[in-house]
Amino acid sequence: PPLIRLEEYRPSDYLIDRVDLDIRLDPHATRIDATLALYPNPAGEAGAPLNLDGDDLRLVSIALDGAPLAQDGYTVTPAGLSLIAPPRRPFTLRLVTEVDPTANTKLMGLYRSSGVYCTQCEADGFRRITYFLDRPDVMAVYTTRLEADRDQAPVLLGNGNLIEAGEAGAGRHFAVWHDPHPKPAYLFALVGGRLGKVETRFTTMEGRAITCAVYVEPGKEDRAGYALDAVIRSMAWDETAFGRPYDLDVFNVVAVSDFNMGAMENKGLNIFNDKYVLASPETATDGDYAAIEAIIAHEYFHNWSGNRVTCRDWFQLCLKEGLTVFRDQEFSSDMRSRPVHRIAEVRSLRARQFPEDAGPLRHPVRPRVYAEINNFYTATVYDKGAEIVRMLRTLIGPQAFRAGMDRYFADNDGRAATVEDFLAAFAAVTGGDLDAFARWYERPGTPRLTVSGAYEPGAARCTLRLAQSQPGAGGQDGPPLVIPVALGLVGASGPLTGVTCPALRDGVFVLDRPEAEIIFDGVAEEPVPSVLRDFSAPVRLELALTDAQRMRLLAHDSDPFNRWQAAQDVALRLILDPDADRTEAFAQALGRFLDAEALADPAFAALVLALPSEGEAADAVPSGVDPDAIHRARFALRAHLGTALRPRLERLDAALAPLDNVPYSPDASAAGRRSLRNAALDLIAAGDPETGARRAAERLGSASNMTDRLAALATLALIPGDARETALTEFAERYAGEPLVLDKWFAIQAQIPEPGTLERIVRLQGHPAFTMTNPNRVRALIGSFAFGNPTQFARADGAGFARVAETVAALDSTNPQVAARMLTAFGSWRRLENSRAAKALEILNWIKAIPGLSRDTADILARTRG
Ligand code: DPP
Ligand code: ZN
Repeated sequence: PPLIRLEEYRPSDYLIDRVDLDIRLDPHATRIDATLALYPNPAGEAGAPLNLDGDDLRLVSIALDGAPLAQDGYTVTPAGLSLIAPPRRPFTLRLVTEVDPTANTKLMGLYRSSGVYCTQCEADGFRRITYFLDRPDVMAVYTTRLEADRDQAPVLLGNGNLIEAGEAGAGRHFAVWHDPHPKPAYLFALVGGRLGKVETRFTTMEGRAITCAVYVEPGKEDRAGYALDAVIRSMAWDETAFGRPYDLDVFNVVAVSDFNMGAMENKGLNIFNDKYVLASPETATDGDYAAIEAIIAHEYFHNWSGNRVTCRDWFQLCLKEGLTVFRDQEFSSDMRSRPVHRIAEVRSLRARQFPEDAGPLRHPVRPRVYAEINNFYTATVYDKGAEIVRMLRTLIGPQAFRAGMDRYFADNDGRAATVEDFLAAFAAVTGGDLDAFARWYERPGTPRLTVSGAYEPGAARCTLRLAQSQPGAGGQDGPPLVIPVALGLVGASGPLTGVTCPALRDGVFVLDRPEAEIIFDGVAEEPVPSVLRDFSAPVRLELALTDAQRMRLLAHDSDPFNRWQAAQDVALRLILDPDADRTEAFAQALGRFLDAEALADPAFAALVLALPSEGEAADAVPSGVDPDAIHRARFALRAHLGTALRPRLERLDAALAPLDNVPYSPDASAAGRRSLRNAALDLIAAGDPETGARRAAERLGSASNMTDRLAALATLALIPGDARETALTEFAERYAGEPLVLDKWFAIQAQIPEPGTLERIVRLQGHPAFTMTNPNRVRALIGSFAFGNPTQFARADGAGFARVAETVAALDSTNPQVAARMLTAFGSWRRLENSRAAKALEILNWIKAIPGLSRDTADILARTRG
């Protein structure tokens, strides 16, 4: 496929002022009557042909300034429509197109989800509705008239404000929506269908009264309340934290059940995967509630970071996504426990972004080239993009950061901006230059930070040497990155007093050279360095400490992140290099920790008990990964800890048992208590499967909410036997009418680390609730297997790879975006031991031989095979 390059960016030759749409919704023949007010762009090439993008459209008619256009005045290809000699002055183009929303299985453009008309236009779906300059730097004011059968679509929603509505005769009705804010086409949306809603009012800091509503499948209104509450909290937070008020009279969120991504920030009309809207204690877990809160906030925050200020081109995707992830992380941290949330962020970064950055799909946070932009909605663009914004705030401080954000919004409001525009705002308020810092956007791969220390008792001095490197990046290190390293020293019983270190500012050392040395004076005892506190930069830290030193950090560091990290580091070493004595010492240290503070901060304690995942362990192996060996070692460690900590775990379980008697609340502290209790059960089961199976089965029966029920089912799923199979069967019967709950059931089974899982997957693919046309179902069953079951996906016989490849092949022609996403599971194949790697390559070659692969899948495939 042809490559699109950042350095080839050129402004559009034409721009569009206004778009007037008249859309008659029909299941198979929806008519789109579009009038575009165009004009030559002074910054473009005068007299150039007008090339409008189009995809899968039927052109009904075309008129220029009111007169039908002769056949020789334009050409139509599968990729679009060209006007050979457009006027050299402003003109209008009226295009009538027809599309079949029911046949649209790609879920891009206009489609139907359970009978509801809806749209997804990012990145390039609008061209599947009408011919258009479908690029984010073409921004227009839209007025949209929607018409539909009142029976079929009593609710008609568009961007902006509702300005008119009424009868259209013959059982049809209409609504006209006007969005005064110029926007790129990717933010266009419409919804038409039978929907229930919950709504409330919010008054902005500017005094604007807003109606906020969440629309869901009729009958599920009682599951929409938490999302609506999250909308209101997001609005209030963005005013306080960033001074950003909402700017329309209505804000609507609509949940649909068939959606390729999580959600979409269309102006005034966010469309969501219903997984991230619907929640009740009986159907959603604490994790679901937290995700709903975060994603509602994320999409809402895009109203400023993405919509008011949008991206000049898709290479700048991180400009809106990295920044908005950072904003939603800050929101969640304020709503919940900041340290606990930070740990969750870093776990997810390490689980998804680090491996991506270490494999063939690696790319800079701002890519320079792409074949298919839909393949760049990645952990790197989103999560590493957020880490860059976080580092910027650490480097310049919170006050300058806020001033820079204000400056960014003020300077770029209504514009399509670039990463350079973003950095320029911060350079302007600080008077500094961010050129070296900007390398973070250009450099792929995870840098390594190596730290070593020396203590001189006589001089009461501690010296730390820091070095940065990026092995593998062409062999040679590029110019150094600017790395904020938060650090400090920890004494035998806590923080050291009287220590001075002029190199630190607010506990942060800025490493902007390949190497540096920092000196602490007044260090009265031999300290343990605590480095990269709060995970101040997305790097791999190499710091050789003994287990005892790490246990000192767990016990005494003032930084909660590094306390957790210390336990993780010990556990990871024990997985990679098992040792009975050190395991015993680790168990004792964990026991002391639990005794001292588990009940004071249960959420944190649960994270300390959670061992690094098999994926993380694989990521730490230099090469030749054997997933079975990692799995065995990790399970042996779990079993040992479960046995050694048993009395404490029982006490915790008993202490937390009264939870069963209080009504469910999704708040962070109640969720934290549940997470610790469930972590305790899981460890008990690891040490004593028989007791574990019994307890888990009991808890399944007695649980009053989905969090506890699902945790029990997950624990039971790891213990082969009749109890497990009975529990799985009963769960499926109980939730037969609940697709989102069955997704959890599919996912748990897909992750069972046993050879029988493959057969189970085949069986589940034939389950009546499973369908390849729903992305959530595919992700729950096949995605959980491919991304969450390392031993069975990478089975030595290649059968796991083959199953996923067959799904990719089957899905590619109907939904290439989801197919390509599933294929990224092969991203780490080269790191596997030789025989598994050979199987993976065989399967990749099998996919390559399939004729007519989509651009999405062909692109991932080509990059993955290398
Ligand atoms: N722009 C969307 C988001 O919020 C992606 N579909 O991430
Ligand atoms: Zn986003």
